[in-house]
Amino acid sequence: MLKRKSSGVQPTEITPRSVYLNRRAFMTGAAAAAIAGVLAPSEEAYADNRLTTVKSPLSLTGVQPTSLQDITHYNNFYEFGTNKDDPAREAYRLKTRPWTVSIEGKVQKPQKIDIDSLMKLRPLEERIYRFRCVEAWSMVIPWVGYSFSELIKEVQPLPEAKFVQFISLDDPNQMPGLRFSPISWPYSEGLRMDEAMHPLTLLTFGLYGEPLPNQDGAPVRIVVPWKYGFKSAKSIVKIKFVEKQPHTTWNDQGPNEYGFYSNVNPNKDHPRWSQKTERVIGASIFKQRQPTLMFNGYEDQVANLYTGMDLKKYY
Ligand SMILES: Nc1nc2c(c(=O)[nH]1)N[C@H]1C(S)=C(S)[C@@H](COP(=O)(O)O)O[C@H]1N2
Ligand SMILES: [Mo]
Repeated sequence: MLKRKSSGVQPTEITPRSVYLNRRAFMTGAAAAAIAGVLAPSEEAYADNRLTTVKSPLSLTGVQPTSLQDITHYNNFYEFGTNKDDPAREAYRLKTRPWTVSIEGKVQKPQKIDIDSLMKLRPLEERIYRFRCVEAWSMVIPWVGYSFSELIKEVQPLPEAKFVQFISLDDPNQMPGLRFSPISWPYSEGLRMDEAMHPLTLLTFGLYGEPLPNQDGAPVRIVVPWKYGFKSAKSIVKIKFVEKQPHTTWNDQGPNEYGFYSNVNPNKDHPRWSQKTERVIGASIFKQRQPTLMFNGYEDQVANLYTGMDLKKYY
């Protein structure tokens, strides 16, 4: 990953709903859209858009979520550029309706599901999770979704399905970043079947009680809170059940830097930087770094998935 120096993220408070879309970024987007001949989303389109959610025992309590401003303006979404603020400026180009997710491979019920049906498959839960990027920064994000295992049960994988692959949209007409990046598109990620079945693995449709902002992976992404952020593919169009470990984008890019597992592990440094601590995005200047926890703090829930595995070898 192109790791850049901290670019002066200012301490922020939880952002009121009314300034969700930074007006300047919005105006830039609207102006750019006018030139490009496409419509930018109106601010009204984002209002009155609350999702009905239920509480979840899997949500963290007693933690302060990162501000909506930071969650939506400090992003990795290389399809829209490699700078942290590119997705907030460029992702209005993404058209999230109509949207179909194709479920393929070793399943009894392969199908193409419309995003709105997928969203209604199970009650949406609010789940506040820690989120740790491999670049040694972290956030706390109030996601909205349901356990991915619910979808797995619905489509009934065949016994030979051992892994799940997630594939993101790769449309150069909507995603300017596809043109100049060296990455092999589409973005591809994967999980072992037991990881995919773990209740913490969240099929994610929203955050802060509303549909996902485009820059965070609308209309649907996966979130795996005990793994580095790049495991969580955004704007998913294909979910494939496969026999063999699928290829993954960052592993293709640098196999000695990004493994298939990518469990958060403070004891296994990235070849170019330490993973022992993390920069807390939006924190006050006195609390900017904190120790990174094994499995990002989810050790009690997930360590049993890796019993007997050498996690320094299978990083
Ligand atoms: N399709 C796609 N998914 C992606 C990425 C990407 O570039 N493209 N970046 C990953 C990385 S490195 C991180 S840290 C998270 C960032 O999610 P966020 O911007 O919503 O915090 O998305 C992940 N999913
Ligand atoms: Mo990341």
